[in-house]
Amino acid sequence: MNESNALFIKSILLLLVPLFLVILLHSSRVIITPNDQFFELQKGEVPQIDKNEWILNITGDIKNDLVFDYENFTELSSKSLVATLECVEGPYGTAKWTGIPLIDILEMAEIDSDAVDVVFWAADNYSDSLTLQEASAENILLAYEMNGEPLPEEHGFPVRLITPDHYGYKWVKWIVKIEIVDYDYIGFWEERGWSDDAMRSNFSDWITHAYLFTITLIFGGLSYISGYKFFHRDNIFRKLPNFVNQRFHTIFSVIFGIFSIISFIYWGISTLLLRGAIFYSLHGIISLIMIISLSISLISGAYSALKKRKGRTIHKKTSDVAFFLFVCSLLFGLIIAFIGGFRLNQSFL
Ligand SMILES: Nc1nc2c(c(=O)[nH]1)N[C@H]1C(S)=C(S)[C@@H](COP(=O)(O)O)O[C@H]1N2
Ligand SMILES: [Mo]
Repeated sequence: MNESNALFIKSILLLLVPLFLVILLHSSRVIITPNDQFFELQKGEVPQIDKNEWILNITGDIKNDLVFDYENFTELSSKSLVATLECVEGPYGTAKWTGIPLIDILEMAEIDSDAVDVVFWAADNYSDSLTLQEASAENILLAYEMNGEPLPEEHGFPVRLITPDHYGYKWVKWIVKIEIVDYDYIGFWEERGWSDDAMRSNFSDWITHAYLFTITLIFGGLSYISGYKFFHRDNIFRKLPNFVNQRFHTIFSVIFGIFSIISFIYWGISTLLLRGAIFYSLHGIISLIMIISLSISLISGAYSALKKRKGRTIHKKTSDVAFFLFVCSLLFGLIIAFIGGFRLNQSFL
């Protein structure tokens, strides 16, 4: 293989690295996370609950009010399932959870016909709800074990909610009361702008965004190195094969522009809808500045192509800024994802 082709292939392999990292992160979701490495997140302090004093009350729009203590709750017939707990902000972990199917408790309680929501109240004054229909799904558990051990204190001892199709903020920890209500209850994070249905999937917002971004990098990189080939007389990119020409540069720059705008809009809309604010992450702010410089770069690039050299300096400078910011934003996103994904314990807020 000649030197210039080898250089081209090396550049492409380098540009593929972030995409492989995202695939690795994404597929690591099936791996069980040990309890001591599982991420930890709550609005305040971890409440200390004495097993012998803990009581679970089931009340509200039901025929039979129920009260359990730890012993008679854990004596009910239990079920285990493997489920991924994913926070909307990125961190996630997968565990085998054991507990009492919520549906069994609801059946014992005999729900009134006007019931709408099931509200879970926690010892730290946190609360959240599921609709009665969601709460009746087979895969919803009131878990008291995590990977075969009693639920650790920081993960909700003695009992937490497991709701695999919802984001982490629905997985209420330290449950002390379950109340059935006849209205649409607004939980802790929903009051602060997050969506009430909180549905997640294996391709939920964050991971889709990560794929979009890492694919965009490949186009951006091709656009950048092909541009670099013409601008600097003495750099290694001058050795790139002949087909890496002006036309190649234009095509990949336009695809880069389109993809980064799509992924920015995607992220903007999903955070806007979920939370009511685009600018909640540094990642988002960097992307916005990047989009602005990229737009200037594309316009000045087109202008310089039409008017010969005029506009070239602006094009070069804004491209440098845009590509640099793009890489920063991507690295920033990946660092957050790896911190969350590989579960360095964290406690926000
Ligand atoms: N009682 C209570 N439950 C809670 C929270 C909380 O602050 N208080 N935080 C929620 C959020 S936002 C997430 S992401 C998960 C995190 O669970 P973990 O600490 O077991 O990983 O718990 C959820 N359950
Ligand atoms: Mo969360």
